[in-house]
Amino acid sequence: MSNYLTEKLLSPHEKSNKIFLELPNNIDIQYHEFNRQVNRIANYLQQIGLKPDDRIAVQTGKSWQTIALYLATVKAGGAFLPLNTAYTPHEVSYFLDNARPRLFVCDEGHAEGLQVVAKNAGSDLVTLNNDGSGEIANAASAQSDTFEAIDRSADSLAAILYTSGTTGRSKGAMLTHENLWSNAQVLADVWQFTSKDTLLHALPIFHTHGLFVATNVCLVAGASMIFQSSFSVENVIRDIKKATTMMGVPTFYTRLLDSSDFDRDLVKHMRLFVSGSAPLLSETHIQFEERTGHKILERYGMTETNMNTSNPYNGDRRAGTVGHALPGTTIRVVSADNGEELNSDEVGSIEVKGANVFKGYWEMPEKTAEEFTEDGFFITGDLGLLSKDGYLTIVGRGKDLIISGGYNIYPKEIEMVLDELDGVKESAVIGVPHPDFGEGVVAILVGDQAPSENQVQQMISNRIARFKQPKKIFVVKELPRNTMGKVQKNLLREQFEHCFSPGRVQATSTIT
Ligand code: MCA
Ligand code: AMP
Repeated sequence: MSNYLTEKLLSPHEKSNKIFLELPNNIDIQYHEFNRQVNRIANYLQQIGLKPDDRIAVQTGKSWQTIALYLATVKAGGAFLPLNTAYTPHEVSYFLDNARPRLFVCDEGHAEGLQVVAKNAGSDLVTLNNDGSGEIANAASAQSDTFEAIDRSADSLAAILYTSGTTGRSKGAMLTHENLWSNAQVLADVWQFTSKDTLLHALPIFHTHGLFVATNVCLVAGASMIFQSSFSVENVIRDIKKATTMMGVPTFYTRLLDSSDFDRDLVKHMRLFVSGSAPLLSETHIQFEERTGHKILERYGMTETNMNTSNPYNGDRRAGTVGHALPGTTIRVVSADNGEELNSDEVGSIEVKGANVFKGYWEMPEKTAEEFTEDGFFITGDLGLLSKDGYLTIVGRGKDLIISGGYNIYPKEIEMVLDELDGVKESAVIGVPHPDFGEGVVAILVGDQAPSENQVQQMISNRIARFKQPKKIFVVKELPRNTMGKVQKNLLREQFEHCFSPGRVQATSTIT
């Protein structure tokens, strides 16, 4: 046995390349230098007694040291558990209580407020700052730069990523060494990544897209990354000349198209733009091609499954579709009524099977069982159709989920918080078209004494992350319900469809 994932991702074959380019202060990091830092951190983790499957929860800014910590955790036998930096201490406490990590890592600026949260979960808090300084770096600097990797097999746990749910309770998706390796290898292959590539990396690194799709693909290929701390149109335009590829959520591409500086000449040297995490509108795809001459390659994935499908690198990249099943992955579309596989072009529930699919939800065996069919397919909750030639089109979601700027927001979680507020009898949270984020969060409240938009924002600001908070709030006399008493969110979505267009219904106005 050996350490399945890191042996493959970090194997020294010809990776004399730079892994990170253009870091602050114009620092570049070579692969061999990076590997040594991974080893130092792994030695430190071993010294503090990390045991196989122990979790390391991390809520830090985007730095190459966090990537080193991810691989050190895996190499030392643990499971990496990244958390969105926008989560409030209240939200973090849920994840820590649920996962009981050995360590909780955050930056110094947040350590004081999070100390008690970590302590309550039985975790030690250590710091890691954006510039790489902090307690982890200090402890690692005293360690050896070689490390004998802890034996882990293909089926061993490598990471836990929390994904919210329709019940409002987040579930930890357990990803194995094989899940991550197989997907990274397939993607590097189908997207033709090589050590000559430089990826413009502007995604956050606490989700599948930025952490696994972007970073692992580069590691497989021995490619380089321009590691931008967050997405900004100006910084992309500044650095794209040095890149060959870019990955992003649709908001990245619509924002870039809003800038006249983003033109054909600027990106004529690029070989690939990839989009995912949310639907890319056909009109964005077409506009991008008209402006730049590049067809964005759209792919489809989930936290639980990594990537499932991709449009072809060579061949027809069809706007509005997410392409074919990736090699080693099987996609089928079944009837929501009886589970039978549908014919091509019939809309049904999308199910997936393959080495990319996770091994279950952390400590939730019943939930895991519910989401798999008897023959081992994962039920994605997405609705779609397969064309005769195998292109998948996602037409909607069977699950009550909002995707805003690539972040998933489960209405139930927000409704539970709103329903507790004084003056709110009940609430419904919906997603409606938003010009920048694709979908924007809207809350509809019932209650004669319902709080105003400002009051709501103040009341919930330390409960839920800013990006999940409703951007508009309306008060109604009652929610529309069907004969079974279920709230008819489709009617609410129709009613408030245009509320993010200028000159439409005023927020917090009472609709009768
Ligand atoms: C920021 N805000 C948002 C979002 N992001 N509101 C709704 N949706 C968002 N996505 C809010 C902030 O709270 C703030 O509110 C205001 O917008 C500006 O914040 P700022 O930090 O300046 O925002 P930004 O830098 O412009 O960020 C927008 C962004 C970012 C660049 C689109 O959200 C982003 O990087 N998204 C990528 C998400 C991602 O990586 N998803 C992959 C998940 P206020 O001003 O009121 O305080 S993995 C996945 O989905 C699967 C597996 C897959 O297939 O990839
Ligand atoms: P998450 O598990 O939070 O990363 O979100 C996964 C969900 O994002 C999927 O179930 C889809 O609903 C959605 N998604 C990801 N990629 C795409 C895409 N290219 N087009 C449409 N929806 C997507």
